Amino acid sequence: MSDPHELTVLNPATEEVVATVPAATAEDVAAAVARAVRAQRTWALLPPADRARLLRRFADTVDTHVEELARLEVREAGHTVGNARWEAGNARDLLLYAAGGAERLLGRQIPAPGGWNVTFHEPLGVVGVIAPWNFPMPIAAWGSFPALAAGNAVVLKPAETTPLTALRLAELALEAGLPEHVFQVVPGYGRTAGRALADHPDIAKIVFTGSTRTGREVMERCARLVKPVTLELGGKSPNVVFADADLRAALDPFSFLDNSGQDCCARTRILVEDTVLEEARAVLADGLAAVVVGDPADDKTQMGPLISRRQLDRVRSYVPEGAPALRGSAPEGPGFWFPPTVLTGERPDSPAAREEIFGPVAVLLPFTGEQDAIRLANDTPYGLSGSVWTRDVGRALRVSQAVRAGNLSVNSHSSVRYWTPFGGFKQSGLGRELGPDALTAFTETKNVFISTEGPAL
Ligand code: TXE
Repeated sequence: MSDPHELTVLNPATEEVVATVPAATAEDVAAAVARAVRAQRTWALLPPADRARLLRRFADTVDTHVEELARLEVREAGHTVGNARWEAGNARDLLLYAAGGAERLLGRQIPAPGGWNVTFHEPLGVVGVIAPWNFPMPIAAWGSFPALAAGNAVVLKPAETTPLTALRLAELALEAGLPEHVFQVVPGYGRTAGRALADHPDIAKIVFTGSTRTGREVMERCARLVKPVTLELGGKSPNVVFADADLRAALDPFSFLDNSGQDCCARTRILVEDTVLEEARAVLADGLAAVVVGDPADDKTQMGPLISRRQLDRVRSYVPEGAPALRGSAPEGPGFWFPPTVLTGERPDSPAAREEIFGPVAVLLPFTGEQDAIRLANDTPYGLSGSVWTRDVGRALRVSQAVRAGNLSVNSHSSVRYWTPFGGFKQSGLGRELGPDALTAFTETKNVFISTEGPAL
């Protein structure tokens, strides 16, 4: 079955058409890659300080368009406007951080008998970034900006439902003075444009964020060309709440409702020490009832719609009519609405407790003591994030060391900072994004031995 020639972007809050965008074919992707190959040669030769200066100018340009980008994200992805402003600001801040990284991408000098070794971090060439729809702007930025800073060109394929902010970012890059074709966006379908990027021999690396299933396919395709990948896949993160915790903070519903639960770091398995289970239910019920769900363009709204009808159907399939649950409220259609929900009658091995639902739905599960908490927290094929809530410092450290996940928080639900490494254990992915090593992930290390032996005197 061939894909349509266009992408139709719907406003998830109203189901109105926001825009139609031509869908890139495999030939379009190949042409973009060919342009990127040429542009990258010059970009890589720029002194790092010049590349940094251009990226800082790009950051300034994004800064003057934060409100516009945020409003676009609200319309194409249904994000609340407050979150969308944070997302545009995150793209700007990452540009500044990556610009500094370009100036600090240093090699080493390693002594050897009769000479010196000098190591260099050389750009890979052209990097392909395949982005999802849940955080279209930040995730496009995390894959693309450190790669650009390290001297690579980037071809970015946004998700089919959310191409608009990525296209606008590419326009702003040109406005800021980045050379043509160094940062290109090819909106298109996964099985045509996405596959074409993964299969292209001149794409030196793929950064993929999305489902574990598609990530596996992308990795298989890249393996044929021995092409490196960074994979940021799903999650089913635990929120481990001990009886001595501040329950109101620990059971903040936005630990799993942020972005309507379409967040790979969402703490969707709420593990509560059995001695405070009833109190926890009451706190959660209060929290869910207070969540303001509605028009994402309104500053007072805390939670918007899901991205699509497909996602809404998927979420509904995990919450059968009459399932024991605590529930908030949500508007009726049009729009892809689902109420904040905590399922209270699930077993740890039920699909709702094990699979990534990617909607405003969590499960509540009791545990008995520290070892049981750790066992339950690790009882998942995923390992992206998680929280541990306790006033006992020793226990906080023991549990955070024992939980197999890439990003944990103690007495906090914070997950992602552009200056710390981000990525998953187990089937949550491969490699790390962001943080101090973000640029080296887009380089090859070369060692050059320089003989100091001269002619015999
Ligand atoms: O993801 P896909 P979908 C999870 C979440 C969600 C589920 C399905 O559980 O419910 O995945 O979402 C491109 N070759 N996450 O179907 O298919 C696609 O065009 C190359 C978790 O939207 O993985 C898009 O750009 N590329 C998550 C991107 O891959 C392909 C974020 C992601 O789409 C392709 C999103 C192919 N064969 C979903 N097929 C997270 N980790 O945050 C699709 N794509």
